[in-house]
Amino acid sequence: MTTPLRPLGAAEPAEITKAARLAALLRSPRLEFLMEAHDGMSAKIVEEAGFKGIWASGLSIATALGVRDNNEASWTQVLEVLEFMADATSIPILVDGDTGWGNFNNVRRAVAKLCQRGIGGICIEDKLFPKTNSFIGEGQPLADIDEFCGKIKAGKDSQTDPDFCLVARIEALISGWGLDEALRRAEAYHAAGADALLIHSKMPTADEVLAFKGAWGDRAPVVIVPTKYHTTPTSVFRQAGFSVAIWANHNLRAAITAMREVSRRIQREESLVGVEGQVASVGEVFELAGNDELAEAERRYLPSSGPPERRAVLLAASRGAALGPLTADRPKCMIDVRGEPLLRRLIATLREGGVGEVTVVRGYRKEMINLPSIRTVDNDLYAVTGEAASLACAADHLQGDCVIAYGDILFRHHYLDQLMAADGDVVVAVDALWRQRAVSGSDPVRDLAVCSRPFSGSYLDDDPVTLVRMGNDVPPDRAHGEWVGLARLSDRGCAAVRGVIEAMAADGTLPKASLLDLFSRLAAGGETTVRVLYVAGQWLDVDDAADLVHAGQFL
Ligand code: SPV
Ligand code: MG
Repeated sequence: MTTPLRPLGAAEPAEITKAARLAALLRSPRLEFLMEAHDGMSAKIVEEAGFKGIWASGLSIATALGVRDNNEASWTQVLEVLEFMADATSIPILVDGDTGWGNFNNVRRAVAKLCQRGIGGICIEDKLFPKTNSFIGEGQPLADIDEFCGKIKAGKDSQTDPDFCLVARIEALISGWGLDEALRRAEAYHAAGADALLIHSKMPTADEVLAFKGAWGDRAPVVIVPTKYHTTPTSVFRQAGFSVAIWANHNLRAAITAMREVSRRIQREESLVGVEGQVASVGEVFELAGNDELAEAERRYLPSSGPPERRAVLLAASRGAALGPLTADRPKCMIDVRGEPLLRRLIATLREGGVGEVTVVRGYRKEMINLPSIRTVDNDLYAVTGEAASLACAADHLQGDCVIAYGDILFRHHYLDQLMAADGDVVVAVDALWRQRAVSGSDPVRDLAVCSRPFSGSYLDDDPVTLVRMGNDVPPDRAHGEWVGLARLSDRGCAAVRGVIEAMAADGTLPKASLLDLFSRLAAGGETTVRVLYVAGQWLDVDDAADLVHAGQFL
């Protein structure tokens, strides 16, 4: 069941090429979307956000390179950027090929190269080289129709991937030549072999493109770029039967705003204090870059040295139904908390604590758990089984020094250090201040633990505390704390937990058992002592909307 580690960007082991996937998007009976990206990083972010395809915008790539959208960057310089983008992602890219970077011959070379580089398709526009951005000036000259049809034919004849897509972009409306000219060109480009038409408009309403679509019908897919008519509801495009809407430049513009803000603030304040916490952490940068995959490869290919690595198994199979519509399309661990999924925040904390291999047990809407550089295993029976069964799916990963955690918790990073430093083969983190959580009402208190003695709070108290049992049925007056949903196992602890899983499987209790049952059984067994690390608040789990609000404040 283990999914092999896939560096973000490595092609999925599927026979369907990126070009075929782009073709499917263009031909889809539903409205599909392409999101702009302009380099490897933004391309990864587009994929991560759940888009099925990327628009490699000429405007954005040029601007990110610090030049104008006037073919100032050569086509091979663009190609180099595209190569990074394609390597970094597994979704198809439609390249903004401007006017084809020259005449038919340049289009031939470009299409052949794009096919070699695993790019899904090219969009070429019927203007003149060097191009001018469509939103600049009025009445830009258009290409001769026959000459442009020659480019389309040359491109289609040069593709080495049969599914490579050529989209012919019509600029007649942009240049003020009107609907009839746009339709005349559509007819010619379609006949020349274009796989789809892009009808561009700079009007503030969608009237022009809707009129075009109404007259053209469904004879070939029609793509739009609603940058200027952005107030038109997407349902209008859907109803009109457009094939693809391109969100053409918004990552570039977002980056400009964010970078300006942060640069100006640091310049003004001569300090980083004001921006730390507002920008992505260095850990996130490493995660986005796929550093974990390199660490994994080093483990595989380099002679081993240094301390054994820490692992984590995260249980993230449940939906979190109490969160209602927020979990309609994703498990609760993937809900955004201040712009980032909970699970990503948890993983960043684990990474900071020195955890290398992270295995996530997925279940409900498992495809949404698509973070880079994690291992995943699936509990496909998540709807009818409990946490112990989910953990059993990851039994092979319970090895060495291993953290077990619920996928929907957040805790302060130092808890992990304390857990790692604690003596014992199995150590569970128990919140001694649980009564305050109960009073604050932030969360219904469950997962209560009975321990060998209460938390003393004394600075000098180093005596070990052990777990007697945990459960939702522990009477509050007998409880010493609430389990945080976090535990650490040594290699022997892992073996002991695997032993309990096997025993539960043998006596039929595994499917319905919780982790509380599992740790209680381990504690009762007597062979392995379950140690308790008392902590004092500063953690939360997300079960309902109120927790989500708290999670936002916790960061
Ligand atoms: C681009 O993104 O570079 C485009 C779309 O060509 S537009 O800028 O709208 O012309
Ligand atoms: Mg462009």
